[in-house]
Amino acid sequence: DDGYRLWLKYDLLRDAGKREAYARSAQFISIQNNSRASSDPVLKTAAQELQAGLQGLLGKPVPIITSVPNKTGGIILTTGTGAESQSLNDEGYQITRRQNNLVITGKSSAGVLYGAFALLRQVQTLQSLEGIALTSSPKVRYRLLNHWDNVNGTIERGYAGSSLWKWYELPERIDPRYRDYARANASLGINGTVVNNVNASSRFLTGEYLEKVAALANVFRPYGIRVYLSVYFPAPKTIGGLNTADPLDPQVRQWWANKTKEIYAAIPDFGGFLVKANSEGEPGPQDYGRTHVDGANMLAEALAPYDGVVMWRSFVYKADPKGDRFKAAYEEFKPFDGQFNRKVIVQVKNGPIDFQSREPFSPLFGAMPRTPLAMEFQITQEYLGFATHLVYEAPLFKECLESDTYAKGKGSTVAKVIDGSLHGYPITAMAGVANTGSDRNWTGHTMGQANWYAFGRLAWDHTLSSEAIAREWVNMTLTNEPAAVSQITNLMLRSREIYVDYTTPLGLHHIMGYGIHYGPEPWKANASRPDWNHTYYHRADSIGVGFDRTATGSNALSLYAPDVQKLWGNAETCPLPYLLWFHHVPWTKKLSTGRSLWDELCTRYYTGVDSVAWMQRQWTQVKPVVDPEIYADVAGRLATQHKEALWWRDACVLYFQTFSRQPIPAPFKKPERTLDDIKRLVNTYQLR
Ligand code: BDP
Repeated sequence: DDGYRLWLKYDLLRDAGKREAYARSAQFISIQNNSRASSDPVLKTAAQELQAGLQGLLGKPVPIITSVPNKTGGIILTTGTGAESQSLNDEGYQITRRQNNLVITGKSSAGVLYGAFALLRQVQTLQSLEGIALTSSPKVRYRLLNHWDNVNGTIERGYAGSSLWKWYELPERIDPRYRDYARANASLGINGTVVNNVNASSRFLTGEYLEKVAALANVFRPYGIRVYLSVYFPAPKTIGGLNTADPLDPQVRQWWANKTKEIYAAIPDFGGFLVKANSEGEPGPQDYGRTHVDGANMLAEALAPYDGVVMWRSFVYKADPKGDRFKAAYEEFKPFDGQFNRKVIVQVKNGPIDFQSREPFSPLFGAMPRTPLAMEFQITQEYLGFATHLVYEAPLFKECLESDTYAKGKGSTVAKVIDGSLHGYPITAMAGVANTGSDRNWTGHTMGQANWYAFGRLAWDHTLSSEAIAREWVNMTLTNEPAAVSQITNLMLRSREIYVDYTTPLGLHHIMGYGIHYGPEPWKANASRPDWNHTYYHRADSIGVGFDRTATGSNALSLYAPDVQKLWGNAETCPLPYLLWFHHVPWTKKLSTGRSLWDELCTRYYTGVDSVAWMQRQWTQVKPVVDPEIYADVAGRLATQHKEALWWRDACVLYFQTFSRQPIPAPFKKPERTLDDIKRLVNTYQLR
């Protein structure tokens, strides 16, 4: 098994009794006949997917029939606005038994498609269909992947080969993989994809590229997926022949209106624009003395005649030697609350800095009641060991979603901000920076598929637990053997915390290899900007380590609601995972674990490495029930992970020891190599 089929394997179920039982309910598939339905491409997809899936799982042909002459024992697909679909939103589904048929109802054909995949999931995870009564609606309207893919086929922070999109072949040749990509997304309920990098090229807006993007859109459409584009803000200059991109200039506005019209002519269901502006050197409205609001609203007005939205990113931070990068996005965006056009949604990274292995939630969540905020998670493991380290991300996503902003008192979770229920946002969205690439198994690390899966499932329903999602994925992807499912699920659930322990325990952050973002480099101190130095983030000195973000320091903590400040503001009571995010703590300080900070830090680094060895042992035990090719792939990557966890441990304990001046506590043994050895090793990443 080369992993290509992801979680949509549809191999024959081993248990003949179960196959029989399922087959009794799956003797045929029928699209309930009405003229609109029979020609709907998304409904057709639903029927075909069900057919292919069930035939594989049950080992029997399952015909798609056109009418239902009082037949029973089959599956009926129907879009309805009747009583049964009252409780559903536009893309929700319901699966019930009616007169011995299984009926999948949705208000829209997309709802039926999601219901079809839900039914397949039931069978793949061996759930009974007897008394089935499933009702589910997505909690968020726009559920998107963001691809950071470039014109030349490279992917920014992509670790699974090159881009899936073969721009040089499009629009003439359609790689069959595009359809499989759409199937995988639709099976999760992902309904949109931004196909190009936020560090965008204006070429994507040229006629030449719009044709290519339109060809992709044609493949994705029957799967309920719309395409979006990241835009290069100065495009009116680079491809439009104007001498400005000032968003208040009438010619510029006209250019965007015309361009948008051209896009919709090619792609009638185009989703809209994603924008990274005035961030990390990308141009934007501020280059013309204008604001984020001016830029975003201009694009929103261009989209006014169409069903499209603007996703304007809040990921901004200026070089400010005296400031704290933690506060940057908040300070720039909060004052604009309520000023954006109704088609604009501000897309906020989960944490205030940048996709670290653990971050407190961004203080913007809860702070912009009159501006819809979208969640941006990073699925690609830029800061989580690329495609070599096994890190199951659902716990990271959930930790953020379940954080309480206290914006409207207790229970004002980030999830409720995102799903619109807290502030009544008219539009809601969740985006994940994709981890896919041209590697045969899509994600490099086979276990990375689980992160794509988990993102999609949580974008649909953020109340699902990390464990339930992992179990589903393992059942569908690796094995149905119950003991092994539990063992692999457990390994996945612990993996993120293990990664945190051997890389950035206790709230350390942003100490990874400079530029490449791989491996450790806590000593980085000569970057061109102060906030690109890693010493800026850990602030180690002879007294202690950590960033004081309380009132005695940067006071970034004051951006949160008083209850959150209470939770994190006191070094005595601050939960240890967040400690060094908010406090500069003396090395000798006794923590709640009974150990000094220094001893605790060492303990985390050492036990983190040992836990990777534990993951390796766990994986060995499931060898008999996992496909040999996948087994070997994961085993090899775990061995690399162990070696590199040792790099992290040795680099960090030896480096921080130069400040703490304390021995490595027993029972741990001091690293065999020196700090210089490990620096040499790490520096080779950056050799040319
Ligand atoms: C950072 C990445 C950079 C991205 C940036 C972003 O290192 O490559 O362009 O995020 O999100 O983490 O814009």
